[in-house]
Amino acid sequence: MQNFNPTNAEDLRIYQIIDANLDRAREGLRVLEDWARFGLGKEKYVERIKNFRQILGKNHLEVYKLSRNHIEDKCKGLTHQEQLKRKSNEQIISSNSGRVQEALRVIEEFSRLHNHELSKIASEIRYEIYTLEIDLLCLSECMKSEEILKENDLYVITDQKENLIEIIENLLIAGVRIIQHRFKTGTDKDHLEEAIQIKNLCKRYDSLFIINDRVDIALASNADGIHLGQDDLDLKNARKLLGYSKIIGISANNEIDISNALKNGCNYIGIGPVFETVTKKDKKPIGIEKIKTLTKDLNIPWFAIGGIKTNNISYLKRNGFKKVALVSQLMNSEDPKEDAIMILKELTNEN
Ligand code: TZP
Ligand code: MG
Repeated sequence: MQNFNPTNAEDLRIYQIIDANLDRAREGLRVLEDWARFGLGKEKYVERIKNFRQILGKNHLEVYKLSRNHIEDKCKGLTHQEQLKRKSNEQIISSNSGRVQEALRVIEEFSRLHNHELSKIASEIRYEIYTLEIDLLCLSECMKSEEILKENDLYVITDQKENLIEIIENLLIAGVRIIQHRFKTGTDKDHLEEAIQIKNLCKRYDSLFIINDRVDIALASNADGIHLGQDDLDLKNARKLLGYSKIIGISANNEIDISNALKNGCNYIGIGPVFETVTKKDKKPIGIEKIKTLTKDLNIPWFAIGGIKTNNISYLKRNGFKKVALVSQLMNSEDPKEDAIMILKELTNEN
């Protein structure tokens, strides 16, 4: 503290500005901290935010607090129309991050002359809040996708069809909430165009849209995630490119691949083929007993895949399989909507 006289009216006004903005910044941080704690369950972020709050708390000097008794704040209680309109959790994160950033900027400016240390602290934390905001928003987006994965037991993978868009819309109407776009032959341009069309459809039906194999197409179509096999781009590099807002699913059929996928933070696993399938003729079925062993301690969603049809779902269910991924059964169906409704019913049946 330098050159400041707490009996001087102008100095008091400055203290009052700092006092109000330290409160504002800490309140905003508390909102972010509670979202990280209760909304996202991310301990690392809780600790980081708590630390910022405590640093600001320690620097909230008595002289700043006392200044609030000297001059009346004529604008107390004013709210902005925008505050009354706030709705989603994402908007709450953004507006509170903004609140913290603004408050810190004010502290930074007004403390520079008399409390250089506080000014520096405010500036450093402000920069960290910019990335923290993005991280919290990404984690929230990812969490929404994870909830869809958790709550839905049917995962449909596309095949190349003339009337694919129509088929997909029927599946979405039936209640399918997870679609993977699998596009093995054709140009990148066609691939992306079709992906964007399906993405838009999925968005309308509040469904997850995942791209098979191609991180670039996933990014360009703003998909919710990617599905990677063992020969595709590895999970760590895919995460680097996609960030934390997207989900990453991995095909893993043995202990090592599963353990690596978990270690590197994949969001779900696909295991198969369970049975023989024409969609992947060259792949030997794993069988249900092996899959049971592989999945017994898995605590992220996993989908059995390969040769799954309406007539073997109840068998899988009796063996403890809850989630399935299908290609040909629904892509080659005469009535994809009806078939999907039947499968969804079968999957929700308690037996
Ligand atoms: N991965 C393992 S089996 C398989 C994939 C993509 C194909 C599943 O297709 P279908 O037609 O449901 O058997
Ligand atoms: Mg692949």
